[in-house]
Amino acid sequence: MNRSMARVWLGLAGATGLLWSVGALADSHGMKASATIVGCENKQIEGLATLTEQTTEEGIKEVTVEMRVTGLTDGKHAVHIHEVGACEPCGAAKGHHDPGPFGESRPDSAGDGTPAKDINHPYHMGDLINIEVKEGLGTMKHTTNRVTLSPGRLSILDEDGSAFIIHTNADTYCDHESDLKKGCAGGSRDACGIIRPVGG
Ligand SMILES: [Cu+2]
Repeated sequence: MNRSMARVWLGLAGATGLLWSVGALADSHGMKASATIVGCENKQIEGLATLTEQTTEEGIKEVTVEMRVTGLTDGKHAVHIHEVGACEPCGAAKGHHDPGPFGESRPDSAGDGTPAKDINHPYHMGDLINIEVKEGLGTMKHTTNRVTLSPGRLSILDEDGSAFIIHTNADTYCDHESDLKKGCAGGSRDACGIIRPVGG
């Protein structure tokens, strides 16, 4: 390698290194949030949820939700991100986070029972998956690109915040015509957790 080739090589290595560190810096600034889960009536229910936002190679923001809860009954329970960061009472969290395009936050399919009119659940931006409880311990991990932590139309850290609600029953996802009825999204509310940003 002569001297000018060596200079080109060093230059390329330097530029690659710089790009790599910019990438790493972006990663380390992935926003995080958390929620302390508390029972609505039954104060034995408690847990923690963490939320981490990352950006995919295609530039899509997605949020990974991890949740551990004790004190729920064994089996599946619906979990959603509800539209207001309030848990007292659990009804204060209101409907499901759904900034649009329809902006229809009713938790259940409350239309006329036809899929065309039931544009709400399971198509809310805050709809997640069931948490499964075994021997008193519920765990759930799910990645969604329906919401963001960073500012924007899908952000759950908007002006009035957001909260997790864990329901008494499983979410049937209301995706069959026979399921389009009140309670198909999990029914009454067992636990709640206000989502708060972590760090800067
Ligand atoms: Cu819900």
